[in-house]
Amino acid sequence: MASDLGIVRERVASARSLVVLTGAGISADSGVPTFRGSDGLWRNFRAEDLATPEAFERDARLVWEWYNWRRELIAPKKPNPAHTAVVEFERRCRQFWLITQNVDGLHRAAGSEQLSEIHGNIWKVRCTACGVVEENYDVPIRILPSCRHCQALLRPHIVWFGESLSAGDVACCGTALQSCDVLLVIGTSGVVYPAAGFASVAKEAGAFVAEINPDPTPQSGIVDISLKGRAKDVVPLLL
Ligand code: BJW
Ligand code: ZN
Repeated sequence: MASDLGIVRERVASARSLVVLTGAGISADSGVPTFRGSDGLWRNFRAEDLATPEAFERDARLVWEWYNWRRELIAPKKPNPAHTAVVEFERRCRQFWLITQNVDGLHRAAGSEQLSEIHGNIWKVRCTACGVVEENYDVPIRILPSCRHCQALLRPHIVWFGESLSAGDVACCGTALQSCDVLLVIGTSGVVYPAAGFASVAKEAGAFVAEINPDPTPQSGIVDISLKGRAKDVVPLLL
């Protein structure tokens, strides 16, 4: 009898349309802390307390200090074999889309091109007044950075709790999920919406859905197969 790993590998190999959804777990193997792991705290603040528009309005300096700490932590990190395997899926499958919740930029650094960074990117800033979005790789970034066009306060170009995802990303991900025949869900706790609902969307549209995670998630009950293990060990075996 074929192993679960063998079944998922077969499905991936024969997929006409493949979608991969990733979360912090895929970057954990590059040394980036996850959000809800024991190492996900900064000065006793939880991500949920800092990643909100209210927190930024209340204390922009504190929120920027958190992002500075994260920028310093992420800057030296490199993609790992799981990121590289995802690039290879994109090369091999004619219709491919990567949906990542990660803001660390490691998928792009690995070479992924067909992707939606649905929660934004830590290496981009957005003007709170004129809305211009620009890349910014300063480490550290000047605390309370200002827009070079209108001098207003810049914020991280990241989707915080209570904020909507970009309409373009929502449409693009919806189309990919509705039309894929295989969805791989890698390294996400599956508690943050709308991404937490993506496995159900693909499943209801008839896709084969597999998750790769060392721990069970709220979606484990609805996926076809759960492969238990670390992304860097399991994902390359699916090629
Ligand atoms: C490994 C591994 C290894 C470890 N290999 N795996 C009630 C119901 C439905 C929705 C809501 C609700 N109440 C509020 C909402 C809305 C809210 C939400 O979902 N809240 C929930 C917490 C309940 N969602 C939103 O606000 C979103 N917007 C929205 O819905 O707009 C419409 C709306 C507005 C208002 C009200 C209602 C609707 C926006 C969400 C934006 C999230 N942004 C963040 C923060 C960004 C900050 C930053 O990065 O700078 O994005 S939250 C944080 O969580 C981050 C992540 O992308 C996201 C997901 O986390 P992820 O990736 O899953 O990480 P972890 O740490 O949770 O899990 C890691 C996993 O890896 C674990 O499973 C490990 O086991 C595994 N793992 N090692 C493989 N080696
Ligand atoms: Zn501006």
